[in-house]
Amino acid sequence: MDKRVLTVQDVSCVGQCSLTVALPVISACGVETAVLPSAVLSTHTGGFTGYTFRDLTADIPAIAQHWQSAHLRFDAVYTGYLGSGGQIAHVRHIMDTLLVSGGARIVDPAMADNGRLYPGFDALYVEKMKTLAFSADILLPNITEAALLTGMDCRREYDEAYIRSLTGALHEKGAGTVVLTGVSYEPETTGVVVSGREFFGYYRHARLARNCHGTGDLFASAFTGLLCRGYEPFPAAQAAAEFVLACIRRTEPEHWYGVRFEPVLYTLAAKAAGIDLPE
Ligand code: PXL
Repeated sequence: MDKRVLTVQDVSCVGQCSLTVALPVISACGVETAVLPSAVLSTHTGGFTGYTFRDLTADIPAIAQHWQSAHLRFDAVYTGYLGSGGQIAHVRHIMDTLLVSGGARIVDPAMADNGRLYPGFDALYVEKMKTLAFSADILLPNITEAALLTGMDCRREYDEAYIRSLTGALHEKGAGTVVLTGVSYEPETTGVVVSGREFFGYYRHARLARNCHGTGDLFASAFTGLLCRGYEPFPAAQAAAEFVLACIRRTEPEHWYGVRFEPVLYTLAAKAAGIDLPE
């Protein structure tokens, strides 16, 4: 059955992140993608200064009410960067009322990386995000976000015991499957952990010397698209990670503000459709 996903995140008009990534990527997977913009920014906040920011929280209740009265329902709701803490209760209400029975709550807590909160977020936002994150069927944090959500320390160097304690604490608080990104036990490699109630898997791949902005959004969007095409979480995470790696390889070093995913998108579309491309 064809699926319809609702994704809630900002429009960064320029910057190859959030909705400008989620919409093409999930659509390329063959999945209908409805959008709820959480905010409109002229650019993302990672490296640009002087960006505009319009919070769209006030528009959300009427939009949700219209969908309710038009009997629109979603097979999955996937959230990313949200405009304000006040929006989180609205998003939870949308999940409670507009998901089909058994529909998936997919939450990327998109609020921090490299040990730091993104500009504009504070401890109160983290508290509110906990309510959404701990109700997720699938939670896609990086290590910084997982540490903030669990109150554990955010380590730069760690072993598998630390990673298992992070994912274990997230499960204990209510999160379903945890897809933890940026897990690196040695300098040359990095990868993604998928932890379910009875499953723990690690997909490791090369760590490229470059650090591109927006790879988390690209990964979560590809993962969501593949999941909606029937992939199980671990193969979806593996294929999404391979896709992001190919996109980073395709991105010129001077293209600092985002990942050049567009020329590589056809490979993800083929994967989602079960088509083997020639090497
Ligand atoms: O990539 C996450 C993200 C999304 N949206 C905005 C951001 C960021 C990260 O910095 O600034 C506006």
